[in-house]
Amino acid sequence: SQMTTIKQCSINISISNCEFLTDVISGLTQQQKSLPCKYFYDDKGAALFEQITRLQEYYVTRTELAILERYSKEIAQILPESLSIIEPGCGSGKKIAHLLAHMSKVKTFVPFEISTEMLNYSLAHLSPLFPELVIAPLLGDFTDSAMVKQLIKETALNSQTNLVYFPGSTLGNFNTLKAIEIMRNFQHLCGVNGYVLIGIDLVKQRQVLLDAYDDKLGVTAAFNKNLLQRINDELNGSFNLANFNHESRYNEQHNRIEMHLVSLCEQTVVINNQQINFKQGESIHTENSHKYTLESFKQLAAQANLSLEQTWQDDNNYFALCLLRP
Ligand code: AVI
Repeated sequence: SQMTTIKQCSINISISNCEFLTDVISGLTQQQKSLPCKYFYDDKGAALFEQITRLQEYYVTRTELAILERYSKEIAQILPESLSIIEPGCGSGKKIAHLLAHMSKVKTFVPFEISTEMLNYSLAHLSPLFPELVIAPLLGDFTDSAMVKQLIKETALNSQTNLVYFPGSTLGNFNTLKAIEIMRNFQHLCGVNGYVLIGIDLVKQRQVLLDAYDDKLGVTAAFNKNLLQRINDELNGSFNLANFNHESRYNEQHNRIEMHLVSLCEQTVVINNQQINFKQGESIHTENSHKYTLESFKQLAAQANLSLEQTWQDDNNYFALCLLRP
């Protein structure tokens, strides 16, 4: 059938240490020091993030799961029966299970991941749950537009109706321009008659947001500081983790939580023979997590030629699942 024509495409992108080093040095030699948040997720960081998703203060994951549990059936009824689902950055593939449970007619699921380990895990986890489902993994980086274009050309994705599923508010970790670029990729991936389902974290009381990114147990602090440990381990860095403090800040202008690592003293750190100086109180900006209103998200999506069709929220209006169409 048409569904089975999706070709397994393995484009191998491994983040080399050289790229990591270049990104680290370039980030730490800016006026406002910064590090790309994608480097949080080494094995240790991924495990710490899993712990974050179970924290009392981190409402994000359980709220989205509750919305999915409540509305999956309704969402499934809106979607056409003959559909393939693509999940960029699917990770362990846990969230899609809810949706799939109500969509018996879905023939193909395409987990799209940069990590081979996670792809294998999602395959192993999903195939016993859905024995009828064809799982066609794609190895690659969905943030790389050139690669996505190539994928669309090489596979049958463009000739069919797809649902691009992007939960978790991962979109919020990209700046506005990149978020638009990513959604444009999704618009191409889903096809002219397709759908895009995105989970977004909504603007809410400041303290709720600040606490979600600075929990009492210190798991988020450990997650943030693990980036410095990774630089020590992989790039021969000399960070003393005790000399930095984790901070979550709310940036009102951009409606985003920022994570910072603040230097507790004047100090010099050496990374691969390069010296980086810190003043006391100077910070490294390590992550943005943008929060949206339904209106601001609608406008953002419009810039990617996607129109907002329907949304599902929790009772507190903390989080929204948004269905979009080209
Ligand atoms: C993966 N991402 C959606 C998380 C977030 O909420 O922005 C990453 C995270 N950072 C600190 N806590 C969780």
